[in-house]
Amino acid sequence: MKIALIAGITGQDWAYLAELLLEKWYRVHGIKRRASSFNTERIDHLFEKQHFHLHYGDLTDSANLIKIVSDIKPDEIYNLAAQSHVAVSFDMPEYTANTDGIWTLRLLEAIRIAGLEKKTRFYQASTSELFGWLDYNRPEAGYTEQSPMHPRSPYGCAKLYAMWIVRNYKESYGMYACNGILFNHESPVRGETFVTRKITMAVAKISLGLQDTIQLWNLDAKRDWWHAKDYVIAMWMMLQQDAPEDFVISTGESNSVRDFVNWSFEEVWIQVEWKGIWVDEKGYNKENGKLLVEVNPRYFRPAEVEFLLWDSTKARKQLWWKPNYSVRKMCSEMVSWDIEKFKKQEILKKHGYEILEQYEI
Ligand code: NAP
Ligand code: F7E
Repeated sequence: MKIALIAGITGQDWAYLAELLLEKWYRVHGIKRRASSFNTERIDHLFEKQHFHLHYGDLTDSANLIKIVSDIKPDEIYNLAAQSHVAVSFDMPEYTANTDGIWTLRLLEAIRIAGLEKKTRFYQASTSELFGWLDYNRPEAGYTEQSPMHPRSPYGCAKLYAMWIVRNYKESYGMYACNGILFNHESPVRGETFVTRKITMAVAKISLGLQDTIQLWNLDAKRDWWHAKDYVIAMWMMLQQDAPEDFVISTGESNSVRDFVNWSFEEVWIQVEWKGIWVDEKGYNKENGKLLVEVNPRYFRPAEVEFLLWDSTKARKQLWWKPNYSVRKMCSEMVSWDIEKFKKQEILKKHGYEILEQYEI
């Protein structure tokens, strides 16, 4: 039985990766940070599984990490843990560098200190945010593993360091270590402050009469959104190769925030009519003229990644990876999930339970 260690166990990707590995008969260990309230909602259904183990840890704590790695002696480590919100990284740049950059070094060092550099295979959750800068001369061109990198946020800069330290440890110590350079992947358990989930939650609430409008900002930003379920398969595949290599994982389909808003409202039979431009743009219910969407400059980022398109030919040829979902199907799944969630919450409220509102960024 193979042993896997996953850092970032309470996050979106982990929820899907853990299920995949348990299905493949791995013993799965996860690192979770201590919180003052329950933070395991996404993995609660895995607790009774026989081969599933949790350890307390924090991305800033080397000693604890070295102990966990030395005790478990994992065959595979998936580094999914990070302060993963791009906008927040502008507010907390130093913390983001520490958790997203230096933490990766801590993990690699823990493997070396435990003497596992020839045994443990290492996956780094790298990101499309490394590229960041639109090539206006070739807007149609997809980025590949060889494209020049130009991160546009403290998050992207920290992840760039992480990517290079992984490459350096591979070259210096002959470790099986690789980077999965992944584009945006979403799901019904996506963090609630990322734009897709923020939209599907608001649409669900609006359709249930619990909210009137949603406030966003850059409606023109374009992303290659896909379902996390398809992407975690690529993570596992990358650690099953003869030699470690970095791979871009994307679908090559790009849609705007405005498109995602339209699709989400269509799921609840509402058509959005857009009027105005840029910060004055607003979305109205076509049927009754009610305001649904407005732009709030509060959410502006000091620098923005407007548009990214990727070319994952290498992954498709070498890993035989291909996406199975569709972005519309994913959007539909997310809206349905959120409608069910809020319906349940309303029932709980009626019975006297308090539900805390989430802070949205
Ligand atoms: P996520 O939902 O934000 O999960 C991040 C995980 O890291 C959570 O379990 C979080 O714990 C944990 N974490 C953060 N700070 C920590 C700390 N100081 N100590 C211990 N744990 C800490 O992210 P995701 O969407 O699953 O993404 C997984 C990885 O892929 C991340 O590294 C992200 O940067 C990268 N990535 C994501 C995407 C995407 O579109 N999803 C695309 C490219 C790359 P809490 O639950 O306690 O906060
Ligand atoms: O923003 C725009 C925003 O925060 C997407 C992370 O998983 O993917 C994610 O980073 C776009 C941006 O994701 C709002 O400005 C408009 O252009 O959902 P997001 P992200 O920044 O692309 C990459 C690959 C990662 O690696 C990251 O970890 O949508 N946008 N209005 C908004 N974004 C948010 N959050 N909130 C808004 O109201």
